Amino acid sequence: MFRKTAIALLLAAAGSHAHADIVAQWNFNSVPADGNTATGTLIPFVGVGTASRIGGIAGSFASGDATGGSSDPATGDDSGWQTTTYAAQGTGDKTRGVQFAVSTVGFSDVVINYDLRHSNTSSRYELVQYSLDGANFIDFLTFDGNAGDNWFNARTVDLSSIAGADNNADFAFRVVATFAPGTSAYAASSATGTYGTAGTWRFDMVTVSAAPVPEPETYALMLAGLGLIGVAARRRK
Ligand SMILES: [Ca+2]
Ligand SMILES: [Ca+2]
Repeated sequence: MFRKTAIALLLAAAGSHAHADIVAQWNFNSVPADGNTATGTLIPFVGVGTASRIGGIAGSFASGDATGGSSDPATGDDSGWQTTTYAAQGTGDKTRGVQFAVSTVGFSDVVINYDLRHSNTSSRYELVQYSLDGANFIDFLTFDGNAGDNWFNARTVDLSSIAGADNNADFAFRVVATFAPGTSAYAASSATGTYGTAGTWRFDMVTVSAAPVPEPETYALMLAGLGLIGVAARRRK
């Protein structure tokens, strides 16, 4: 019985990569809180990484609580990353948005989550791209932000099928505005709105989660542990 229990515990430890850690998370809130949602930071709240604007868009900070709010549990000084000045209608497909670079060294099974508020005249369709070298970006998933002045919380992008995203110092991803599927024009998020370059996307709770990869020494220790258990079991017999 002891042996079975111990082996079960060791196997559970070996399978610990099934649980996910937060590798990096941006909540965009000032540190320390200053009671002003128009100020914030692009430094991650958890972990290490960089957040940058792509294609010449403008960035600022604005309330993460307004109009229903993001999933950020912070109150009083909850900011989101406000972005605007997207491409003119019919131009610049997939060229404007935001980029996050996060090393996934020591991790596998990468999952991205984020909250995003669409303004009425912002691009309805948001494309998530990933990069394995920090330079070339590959289209992965398109989300439909089919409402204006509305937060779409807990967008989930599961990259566990992309082995190259594991254990990669150059991992990065983008969320960019893209034309409505099958067309060469942006759709407005509001069904009654018209797409415009002044439309805004406001990000919050951008989170990269992944499973820690056990070090080779950990495997060696576990194997050694199994061997000792075997010896102990044989001695008892
Ligand atoms: Ca602030
Ligand atoms: Ca926030």
